[in-house]
Amino acid sequence: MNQKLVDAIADMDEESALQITKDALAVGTEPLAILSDCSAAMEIVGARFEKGQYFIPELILAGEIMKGISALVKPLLTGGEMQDTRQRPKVVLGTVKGDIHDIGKDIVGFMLDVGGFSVTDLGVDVPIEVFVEKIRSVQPTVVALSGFLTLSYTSMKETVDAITAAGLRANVKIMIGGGTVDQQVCEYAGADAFGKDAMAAVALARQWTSGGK
Ligand code: B12
Repeated sequence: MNQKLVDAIADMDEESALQITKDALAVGTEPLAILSDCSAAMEIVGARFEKGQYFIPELILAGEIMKGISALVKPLLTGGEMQDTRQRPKVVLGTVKGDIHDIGKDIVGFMLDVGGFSVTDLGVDVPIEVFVEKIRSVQPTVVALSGFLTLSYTSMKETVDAITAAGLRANVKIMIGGGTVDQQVCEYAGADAFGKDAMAAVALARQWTSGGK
C-alpha cells in the first residue's frame, strides 16, 4: 500500500494525491494497486464522516479526488488490443434508484470495458423502468446494479422484480455490488451474484459469457 497516497486522499489534499498518483504511475506502479489504495482511503473518509469529523463537502471533495485519480489511471488500463465493440458481450450498468454514488460504478464500468465487454452505463439514480427499457433495447447478457446506501437494497429488489415482470429475467444474469452489499442482499434482491469489487464484476461477467478478453 502507498500510505502517502492513502493519507493524501483521506486528508483531502487533492494536489498531492494527484501528484503522488502521477509519480507512482511514472515508476510503473500497477494501476490496480492505485485503485486499491483509493478504496482504502475512501474507507477512512467514510469512517470520519460517520464519526462527525467530516461532512458532505468532504464526501464531495473525496469523490472529485477519486475521479481525478481514475482519469489518470484509466488510459493505462485501456491499453492493448481491443476487440471490435460489436462482438463484445453486452452489459447494462447503473446505480439504482435513489442512489447517486457513482465512483464505484464507474470503476466497475471501465474495468468491464477494459475486460472486453460493451458497457451501456445508465448513470445514477436510474429509474426502474429505464433499466427495463434498456434491457429490452440493448439486449445485454449481463445487468450490473450498483448501490451504496441501505435504501438501495430495496431499489435493487424492485429493479429485479420489474425485470422479471417484464418477462426479461431469463435473458439476463444480474450482479449487484457497492458499499455493504453482500450475499444476503443478493438473495433478498433476487440477483444472481454479488461482487465485492470491480475485479469480481469482470470475473462474473466472464463466467456468464463466453466472451471478454
Ligand atoms: C464519496 C461518498 C459520497 C459522495 C459520492 C460522490 C460520487 N460521485 O459518487 C456524495 C457526497 C455525493 C455522497 C452522498 C451521500 N452519502 Co455517501 N459516501 C461516500 C463514501 C465516502 C465513499 C463511497 C465511494 O465512492 N467509495 C469508493 C469506491 C471505489 O468504493 P468501493 O466500495 O471500493 O467500490 C467497489 C465496490 O463497491 C464494487 N462495486 C460497486 N458497484 C458495483 C456494482 C457491481 C455490479 C459489482 C459486482 C461491484 C460493484 O466495485 C467498486 C470498485 O472496485 C462512502 C463511505 C464508504 N466507505 O463507502 C459514503 C457512504 C456510502 N455515504 C453515505 C451516506 C449516508 C450518504 C448520504 C445519504 C449523505 C447525506 N446525508 O446526504 C448521501 C446520499 C446521496 C444519495 N442519494 O445517494 C453512507 C451510507 C450509509 C448507508 N448504509 O446507507 C456511507 C457508507 C458513509 C457512512 N459511513 O455513513 N456520498
